[in-house]
Amino acid sequence: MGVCGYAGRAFCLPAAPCNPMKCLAVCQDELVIRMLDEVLLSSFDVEFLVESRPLARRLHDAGINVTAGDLRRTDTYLKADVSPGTCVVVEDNGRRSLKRVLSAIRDAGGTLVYVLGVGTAAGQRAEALRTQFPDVSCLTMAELLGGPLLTEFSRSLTRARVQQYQRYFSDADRILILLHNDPDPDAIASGLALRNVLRRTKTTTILGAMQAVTRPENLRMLNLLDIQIEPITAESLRDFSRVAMVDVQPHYFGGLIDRVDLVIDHHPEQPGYNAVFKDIRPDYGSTSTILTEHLRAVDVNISERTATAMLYAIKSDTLFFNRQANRVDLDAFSYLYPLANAALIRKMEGAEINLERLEFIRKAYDTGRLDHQVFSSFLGVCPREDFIPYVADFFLQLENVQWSVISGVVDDQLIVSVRNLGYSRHAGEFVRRFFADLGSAGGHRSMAKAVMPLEAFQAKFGRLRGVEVSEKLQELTAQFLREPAAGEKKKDKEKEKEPTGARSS
Ligand SMILES: [Mn+2]
Repeated sequence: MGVCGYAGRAFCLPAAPCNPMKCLAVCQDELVIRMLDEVLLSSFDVEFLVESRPLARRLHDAGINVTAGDLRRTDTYLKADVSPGTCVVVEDNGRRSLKRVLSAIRDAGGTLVYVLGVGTAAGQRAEALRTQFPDVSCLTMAELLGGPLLTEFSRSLTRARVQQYQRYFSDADRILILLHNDPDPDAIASGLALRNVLRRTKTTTILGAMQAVTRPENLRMLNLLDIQIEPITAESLRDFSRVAMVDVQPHYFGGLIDRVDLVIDHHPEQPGYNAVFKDIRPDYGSTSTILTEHLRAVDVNISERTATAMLYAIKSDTLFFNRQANRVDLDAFSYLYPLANAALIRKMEGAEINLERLEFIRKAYDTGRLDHQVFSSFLGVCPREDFIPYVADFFLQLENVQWSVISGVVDDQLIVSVRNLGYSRHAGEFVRRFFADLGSAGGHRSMAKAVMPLEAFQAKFGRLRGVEVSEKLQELTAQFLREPAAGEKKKDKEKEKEPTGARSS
């Protein structure tokens, strides 16, 4: 500890401060003492105080810094040099007069006091203490151990599951990992990760999709990470001896595929198909989160490329933890973060802004209208769908915009993208209300999408064209916002699900 004073070798690492904080642990059980000693010794100057002299002698012989004394007397703590800066941990196993111990510590000047509840009913005892000792922090052994223990057990369950499908795929000639149409970062990253779990390369395990990637940021992801996605047709499906699906389930392909070998997805489970193995976790923010757990469970090395793809996927599927993310997504994120290349992710995200998108921003600016904090614009015929949600996201950033409702026509389909700030009414409800009878409509509270034949829209609302379309949508939004929000939960972020058709809304 004196090292810091010596000239020439005077350096201190932040992890090992020169003057470690003093910790006095007031305990009765040998197991607890030995455990705390091991845990605290690396960062605290730790001393134990016990009541029993034989116990103190035994621990002392084992090299533990321990003294014996009457735990209910203030001068015991004065002798132990307790100060307001001393961290005092008091074991509560339900047997001793805890309140007298705490009073004695308080009288000796101890302020940083923690009660460590051991054994049954520790939680209730902590509750009872709170009124008399509001400054004392209570921890229970169950709380401290529970998290890591359950994580460990669920990892074993995952390991068993993963090993089963690894074996099942091991003798396959050619494997297809099928992604949804116009694959998004989560689909791409999950495909890459699954190929790693299967310990395969791109020659025997193909990432494929029925419709290719179109969004510029996703194309840049494929480029920067050198990922190939093969076009798949109904016929070419037969060339594969095993088929797996990630971030999507068979129903999505409309009857084309009714049997798969493996499905890994975070969308709500759909009926009507057979899968030899499946891992569907609708409470997860991304499929990449599930695959992070698979990779960790079987100790597969995660390359920088895979980690980068997965980190980007979690970030984009959860809108950087803005929707439908939970503890496991954060865990996966922090696990992948040191393995990934953050500069590459910035570069992929940079692809969002380009000249052709700016053209559509300008078009929306020129023809759109802001009324009662609702911005609406009709972009006319668009070469690709992604311009529409992009413009919707863009205008939501403006100070006075609470809702943005952007429409456009792609291949004779009218597409409506809706965004709001998330605390008013439900965007998914809005599109379902007016458009579910015309095509597909659905989404989350803050983002939703409807797709319908332009003809169907015109048959329902009149032969509107140009700016009349956006005015109609503005009127429908205003009508919807005037209604009371019957049955809509104020904050249902944690349980929002993406219905069919609302993907990449
Ligand atoms: Mn996803």
